[in-house]
Amino acid sequence: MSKTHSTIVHIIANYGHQFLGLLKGARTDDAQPQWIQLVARGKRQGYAVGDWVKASLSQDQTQGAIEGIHLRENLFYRSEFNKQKNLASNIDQVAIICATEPSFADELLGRALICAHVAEIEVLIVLNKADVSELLPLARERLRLYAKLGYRVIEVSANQPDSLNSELIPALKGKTTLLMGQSGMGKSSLINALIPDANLRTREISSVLNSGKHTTTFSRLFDCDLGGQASQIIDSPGFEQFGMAQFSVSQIQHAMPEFVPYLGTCKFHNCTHVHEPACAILDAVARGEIVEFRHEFYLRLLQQLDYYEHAQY
Ligand SMILES: Nc1nc2c(ncn2[C@@H]2O[C@H](COP(=O)(O)OP(=O)(O)O)[C@@H](O)[C@H]2O)c(=O)[nH]1
Ligand SMILES: [Mg+2]
Ligand SMILES: [Zn+2]
Repeated sequence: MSKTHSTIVHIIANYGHQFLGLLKGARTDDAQPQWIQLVARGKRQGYAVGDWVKASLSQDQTQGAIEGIHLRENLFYRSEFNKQKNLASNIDQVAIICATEPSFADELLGRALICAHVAEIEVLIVLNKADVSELLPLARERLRLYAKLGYRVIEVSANQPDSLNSELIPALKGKTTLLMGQSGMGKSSLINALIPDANLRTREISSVLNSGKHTTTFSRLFDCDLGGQASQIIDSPGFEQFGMAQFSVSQIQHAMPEFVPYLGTCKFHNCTHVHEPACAILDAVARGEIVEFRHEFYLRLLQQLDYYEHAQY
């Protein structure tokens, strides 16, 4: 048997079980990137955009088979039951895009924040469409809670490129950032404002990856220059649900910043903060120190974990 040797490849797009990669040193904003079409060898493995993988390549280095992970420092994913949805790996931060309209969902925002905390990935909240002035006060008011909890909130308008310069671009420059958000929040508009050739690249990637089906429902990484520094933005499909079957109750509790000061101070050491007497969290809710809807959010997460545990699948 002929001996193939492994090459290190950076995964920059993923559609189903197909991947697109680039060799080290190549960038998606090169004039003519040398795309490598990749498939995962053997039993399906959960590779993600951002992974550095070992792959055996064809002679001309246009095709290859992924053999395993070379470098994955972190992985951001959501999961429903036993289905894991990888969003990106090797990222510095997650930017969650919200908007004045359509209204964003606290449920999804809250879940994404927990997910980032558990994965130990920095997170920032971007409020887009700040130009919609009649709805701005309400969106600001809703996000003030998250700012109080310690999250960074940045206001922008994708259709006013100057608005990106003061805070967003400085926050993104030199970093690898996963952009995520519900559809309609203006994620594509922001990416187009930040990355001049994004549309062109998306079409190109989609035709190589997907043999001509011009869907944009796949994750992909864009190299770009932001604030004069090489940066990377990863676009992910809009989501309308955010499963967290992978988490433990304790992980969720520790990922809620307003819970943390009270953890360990309840009467019962195994307190679930649902109905127990002398529960420090329930007392804090009663005193208004923890916002009630965040506690209700926590209760829904527990119910869902319980459901995952007892469901037959
Ligand atoms: N007023 C306003 N509209 C915006 C802004 N950004 C995006 N939009 C509009 O919002 C709609 C959804 O934007 P799109 O980028 O497709 O959202 P995506 O689904 O998150 O990718 C489009 O009609 C955009 O023109 C903004 O900053 N201000
Ligand atoms: Mg879009
Ligand atoms: Zn308690």
